[in-house]
Amino acid sequence: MRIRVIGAPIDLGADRRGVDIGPRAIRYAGLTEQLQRLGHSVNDVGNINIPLPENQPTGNPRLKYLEPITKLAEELSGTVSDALQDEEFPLILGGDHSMSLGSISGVARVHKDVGVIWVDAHADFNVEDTTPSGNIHGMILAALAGIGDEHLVNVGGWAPKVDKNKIVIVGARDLDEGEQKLLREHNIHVFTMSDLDRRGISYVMQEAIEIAGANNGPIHLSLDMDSLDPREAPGVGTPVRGGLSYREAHFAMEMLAESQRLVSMDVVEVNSILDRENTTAQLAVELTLSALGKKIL
Ligand code: DIR
Ligand code: MN
Ligand code: MN
Ligand code: MN
Repeated sequence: MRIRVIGAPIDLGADRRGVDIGPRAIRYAGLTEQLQRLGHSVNDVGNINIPLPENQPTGNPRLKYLEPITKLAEELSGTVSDALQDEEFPLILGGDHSMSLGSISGVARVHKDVGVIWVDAHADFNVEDTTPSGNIHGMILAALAGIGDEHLVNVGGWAPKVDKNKIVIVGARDLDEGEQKLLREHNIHVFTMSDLDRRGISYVMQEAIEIAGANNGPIHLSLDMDSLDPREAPGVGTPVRGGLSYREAHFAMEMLAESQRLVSMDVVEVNSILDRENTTAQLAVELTLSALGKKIL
């Protein structure tokens, strides 16, 4: 497969600085070489330009950095749909999760029926009225489903980007009160850590692939590294105990590769300032390899 690596070092969507180093840290952990060893060809187009938060007005404290985030999403969306039009698989490196507004909008422009598997400790399903932080990375999945602030929702000039019946969240364990209400109201498929305990990763991922990829449709994977247990992935902005184990995460990725339905993938929230000797970036590379076909035997 031909893979186009796109760095999106956006750190305007979250409070903890350090995710802007994520794409470099992931590259430094050997992404390209290892993808090539797996038989892929890699076209790394570098990073998109991100303005410094210091030079940006915060704006509405309940929707911090709304303007630059929306602008960057428009740009990244174009970069990602270009990759797909050139028949390359977009692999987008974050940055905080607000970058997925751009990446998934770009995918949805080309694959109108795309489903999304959102692997995350959080649901990122807040809106202006429910957010406890004002951080836009916690609102992105709702925006992609057409829910929330109109500027976020209407990136690219159309909405929704993803049919909410084809959204599946896996690994959730930290949901805000208003966010829970919204998830229920819109019948979003959420597999919490309790569901994982009860049914196991194999069952949960099989269901997730069936739901997101209904009618043999394409699937986008958005992997937030905080979905993993912080023992495995210490370098994230909002670690939450009780996450995916090392093998659960790998097996989830292996099942996605086996499904042959992935058309694009994000890896987000690697925070190098909080990381331990690039462990989290290395794990991000390993999991990406599993999602793109690496098998044990
Ligand atoms: C919290 C934390 N739900 C918020 N969110 C995220 O601020 O909306 N952390 N996404 O990664
Ligand atoms: Mn997230
Ligand atoms: Mn986040
Ligand atoms: Mn998260």
